[in-house]
Amino acid sequence: MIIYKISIVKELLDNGFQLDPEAFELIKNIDNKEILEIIITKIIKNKENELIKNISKKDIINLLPSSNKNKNKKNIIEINSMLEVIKDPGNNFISSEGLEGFKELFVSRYNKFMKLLSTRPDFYSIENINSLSKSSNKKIRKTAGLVMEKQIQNDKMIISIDDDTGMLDVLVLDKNIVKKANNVLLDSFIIIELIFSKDGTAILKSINLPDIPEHKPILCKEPVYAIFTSDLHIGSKNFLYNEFISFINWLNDKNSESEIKNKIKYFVIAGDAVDGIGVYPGQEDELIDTNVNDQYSKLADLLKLIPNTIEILIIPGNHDPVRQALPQPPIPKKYASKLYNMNNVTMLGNPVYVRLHGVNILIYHGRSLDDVISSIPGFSYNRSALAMKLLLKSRHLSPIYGARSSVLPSINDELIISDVPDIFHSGHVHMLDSDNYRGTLILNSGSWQSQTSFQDKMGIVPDTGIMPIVNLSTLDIITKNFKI
Ligand code: D5M
Ligand code: FE
Ligand code: ZN
Repeated sequence: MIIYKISIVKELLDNGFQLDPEAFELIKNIDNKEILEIIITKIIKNKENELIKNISKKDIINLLPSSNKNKNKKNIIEINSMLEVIKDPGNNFISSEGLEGFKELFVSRYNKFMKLLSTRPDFYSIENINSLSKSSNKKIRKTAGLVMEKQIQNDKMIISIDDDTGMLDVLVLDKNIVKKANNVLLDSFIIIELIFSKDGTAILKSINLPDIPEHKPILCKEPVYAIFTSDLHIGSKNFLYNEFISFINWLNDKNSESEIKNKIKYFVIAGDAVDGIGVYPGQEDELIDTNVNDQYSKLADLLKLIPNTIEILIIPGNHDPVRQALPQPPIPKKYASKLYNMNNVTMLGNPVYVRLHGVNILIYHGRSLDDVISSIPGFSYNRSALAMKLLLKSRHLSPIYGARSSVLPSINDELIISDVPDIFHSGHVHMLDSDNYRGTLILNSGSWQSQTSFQDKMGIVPDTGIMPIVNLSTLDIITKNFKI
C-alpha cells in the first residue's frame, strides 16, 4: 500500500500538480486503494485545464464519489476524527404503559443498581428490607433501596425507602447525617446502615449514594480539541447571530491560534439548537422563524460554515420537536433534512454516550437540572456543575419521577449512569460552569440566546457567546469569548 501511495503522489507531481501538506497527510491516511484511485482520477480530470494545479485537503474530501460518500464517511472519520457512538438509548426505545410501566421502571432501577453494586466488596452485607429483623441488639444492619419520601420534623428527618420486598421508614437524628440526607434526591438509589432501637424504630447510621469511583481517564496522546456547546435557540429573536458569526470567523481565520484550530475535531451541541415552536405559551411573540423546518435550515446553513473536517454531533433538548420524556430520540429527518445531508453531522438521542478520540463522553441536555436545583437546599442555577455532580454521585440522569423533567416508563431504566464518563456535558441552564469530580470533567456550556423575558422573571442571567473548548489529551478547558 505504501508503495502504491508513493506511486500515486509521483503520478500527481509528474502531471504538474502541487500537493498541500494537509492533502498529502490525508492521502497517507486513506487505506482504501479503490477510493484513492477514484479520487486521483477525478482530480486529474477536473484540474487538467487549470493553470495552477494545486490540491488542497478540501479538494480530496469534496471529490469522494457521492454514491460512496456515506459508505466512505467512516474512512474520513478515522482520518480526521474518531467518533464512536457507545450507547444511544433514545433510538428504538420501548416504553411501558401507565401505572404498571412506572412500577416496572422502579423495579428495573432497583435491580440495575443492585447489579452495579454487586462487584463491590461489601455488597454481600446488604439485606432485603423484609428480612431485617427488628431486634434491638444494636447490630448495624445494611440495606439499599429507592428514596420514596423525605419528611422533615424540626431538625429530624424520616426517610422512607423501598426495595422489591417492602418499605421502611428510617429516622435520622444525627445532624451531620440529616445534612447528608438533605442532598439526596427523591427516587434515587441509596445504601444505608441502621440500627433498631428498643421500640423497633429504625435509626439511620450512614447514608451513601452509588457514586462513581475515583478514576484516571484514558485520554488521547496528542492534543485534539472538542468544542462543547448547547442552547443556540436559532429561531428566537434572542439568538445571538452576530456572536455566532464571530465564532465562525474565528474558526475560519487561518492567521490566528491555528495550532488549536487545526486540532479542533469535534463540535458538540447538547440540545436546544433551535427554539422550536409551541414550547411555552406566547412563544410566537419571541420568534423570528415560526416554522421549525426553517429554524433547522438556518442551523444547517450556519453549521456549513464550520470546516467539514470537524465532526458535528447534535442531540435534542426540550425545545426540539421530539417527545419531551427521556430518553429522547434524535431530531427526525422530516424537520432537519439539510442536517442529515451533511456528511460531518451526526444526529443522536438525548442522553448519549460517545467516545471522541477514545475519550468517554456523556452528553445530556440537562432538563432534570431544574428539578435538582429546586429540590436541594443551597443549589443554584449559577453552579449547575454541583447539580451535575449530584447526578453523577446518584448515578442517574433524572431520578425524580413526576417532576418537571419527565421520564418514559419502561422495563429498562436507561437513565442510570452505568458507564463512568471522562467528560459529562450538559446545557439547558444557560450558564457556564465546570468542575472535576473523581477524574470526570463536568461541563455546562452556557448559551447563544440573550436573556429572555421568562429568564428575567426567574432572575436567570445567562452566560452567552462563549465557546468552551476542551483539550482531549488533558481535559483542560479554554473558553473563547465571542461576546460583542
Ligand atoms: O431553559 C432556559 C432556562 O430557563 C434554564 O435556565 C432553565 C430555565 N427554565 C426553563 N423552564 C423553566 C421552568 N418551567 N421553570 C423554571 N425555570 C425554567 P430552556 O430549556 O432553554 O427554555
Ligand atoms: Fe435552552
Ligand atoms: Zn433547555
